Amino acid sequence: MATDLNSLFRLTGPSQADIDSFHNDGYIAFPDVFTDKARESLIKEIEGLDQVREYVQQLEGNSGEPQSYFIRPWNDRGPYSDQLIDDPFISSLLQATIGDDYHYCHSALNIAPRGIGPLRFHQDHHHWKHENPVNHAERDKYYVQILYYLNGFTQGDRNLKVIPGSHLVEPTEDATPDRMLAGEFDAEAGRPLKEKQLELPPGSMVYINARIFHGVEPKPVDSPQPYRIFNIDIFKEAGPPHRYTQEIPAEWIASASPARKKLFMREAYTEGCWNS
Ligand SMILES: O=C(O)CCC(=O)C(=O)O
Ligand SMILES: [Fe+2]
Repeated sequence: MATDLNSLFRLTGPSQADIDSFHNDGYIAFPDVFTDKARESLIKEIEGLDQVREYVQQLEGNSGEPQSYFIRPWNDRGPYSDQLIDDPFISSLLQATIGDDYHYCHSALNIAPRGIGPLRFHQDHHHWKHENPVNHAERDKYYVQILYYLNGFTQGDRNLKVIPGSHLVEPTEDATPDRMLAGEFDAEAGRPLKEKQLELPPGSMVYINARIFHGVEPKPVDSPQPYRIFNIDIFKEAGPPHRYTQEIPAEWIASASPARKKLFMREAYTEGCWNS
C-alpha cells in the first residue's frame, strides 16, 4: 500500500524561522502545505471511508443537536493517510524540532458539522499537569501534535486559536488560560501572552508543542463550509506511554520499513501502566 508521491508536501523541511517559531511560540502554522494532488487525494480517501460517508449522509436531514464524528485511534487509513506517518517532510520536521529519539503515539479523525460548539483552551501533554510521579519524570519530554486541516477554516468558523508562548509557563494550578490572558504570567513567559485566532486555507497543517494552550471556536449554523475535516497524528519523545498511546495494528508492523518500525516499537497505554 503506497502512493506514487515521494512526498505529500510542498516543503522538504522546516526553515530556521519555523524552528524558532516552534521553540518561542510553541507552534508552527503551515498554510497550504500539501500539494494539490495530495490534498485532493487525502480528502477523497477520508470522504470515501464507510463510516464517514454514513456520517455525512445523516447530516443532511438532521435537525437535532449537531454531533461531531470522532474516532481515536484512527486506524482505517488508505495509502495517502498512511504516508503521513513518516512522509520525508514530517520526519525532517520532527528531527529538526525534537531530535531522533521519538515514537508514534496515536491518531484521531474528527469531522465537525455546522452548529457544533467550541473547545475551550486546554493543553494536551498528559505528563504536564498530572500528579503521577512517573509523569513528573517525563514532564520535560516533548509531545507534539500535528494537526491537519484538509479543507481549512476561516476566523469565527471552527478556527483553531492559540496562546503563543504559553508552553513556557510552569504548570502550576494557578497557570490557567484566563490568568495568562490577564497578563499575570507575562514576566515568566518573557513576553505578553495573548490569544491568537488562526485562519488557514485548505491543505494546511499546524505543528504544536502540546504544552501550549489551544482551543477551537464554534462552527456557525450558517457556515458556508458544511463540515470541517480534521485529522491528527501525535508523536512523543521515547519514554513511557502517554494517556492515549495506541496499540499498533499487527499488519502495520508486519509491513513497516526498519525506520517506521522504530516509530512503532514502544509500549501502548494500558490501565495501570504508570503504577510500577
Ligand atoms: O479541532 C481542532 O482544530 C483541534 C482539536 C484539538 O485541540 C486537539 O485535537 O487536541
Ligand atoms: Fe487539543
